[in-house]
Amino acid sequence: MKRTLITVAPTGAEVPKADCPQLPTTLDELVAEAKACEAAGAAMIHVHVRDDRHRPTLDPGRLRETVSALRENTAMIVQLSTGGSVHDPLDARLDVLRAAPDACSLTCGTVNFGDDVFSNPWPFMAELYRRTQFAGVVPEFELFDLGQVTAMTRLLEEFGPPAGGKVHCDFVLGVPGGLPATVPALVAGVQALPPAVTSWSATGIGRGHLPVLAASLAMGGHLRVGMEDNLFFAPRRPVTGNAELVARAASLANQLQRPVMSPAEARELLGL
Ligand code: KMH
Ligand code: ZN
Repeated sequence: MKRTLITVAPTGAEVPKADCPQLPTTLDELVAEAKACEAAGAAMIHVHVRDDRHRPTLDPGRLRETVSALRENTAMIVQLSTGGSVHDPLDARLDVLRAAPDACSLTCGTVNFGDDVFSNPWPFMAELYRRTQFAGVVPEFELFDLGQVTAMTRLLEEFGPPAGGKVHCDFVLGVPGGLPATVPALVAGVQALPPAVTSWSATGIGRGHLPVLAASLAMGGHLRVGMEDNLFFAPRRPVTGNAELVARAASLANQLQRPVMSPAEARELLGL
């Protein structure tokens, strides 16, 4: 039976705390949320850190402190975001690796991001990828658009396999400017993947969350859920926290006979 990796993305960089008080933005809130999500079935956590005023930050000390706190309190794989916010400079995003996470995100191209631009020029991606190889940090290739599959393939061809030898990517569907959060978009993305890919997950932002989740399970993929991507559990019913999104994903995975992976199994999947 093929098991399911659930990654939780609890915070993100876009939602203001003032708009969503239940968003975990302090270290204590993040750790409490991480523990609840692990108990509900998450094996990896995708982390964006906030400052004392709840604004996104890539402060190196805060990143290190967050990695340690999550390691002390959970067994989950700690994946730091190198995407940060659309306003973060590229050099600060490269420096995220200095916090020595288990894993990191690595977005495979520039994409319009609502009214903003999420900038990932080739030289930045190549430098970040080489640094992950050097540091032994496992990248998760983030794919917001179809052309980004081509760029991921180029990274693998030019620089060889990631640390750990496995190739894991994640479709982030539904950003205004990228692929929509629909089943046909996910199918197109999966069909375009190169044979080097050993595992993939998907998340649908907003309304497309559940169709993408169900299709991903049906197609043998893994799942990302969390308040970075979804603030509503159902129409007009805001999420109370990340754990209920994880619990629902775990329940659907169980029903489809794709039971959730433990963190130890997820480490094996990702070559950690
Ligand atoms: N916050 C977005 C601009 C990642 O974490 O690597 C980028 C993002 C992707 O969330
Ligand atoms: Zn992110």
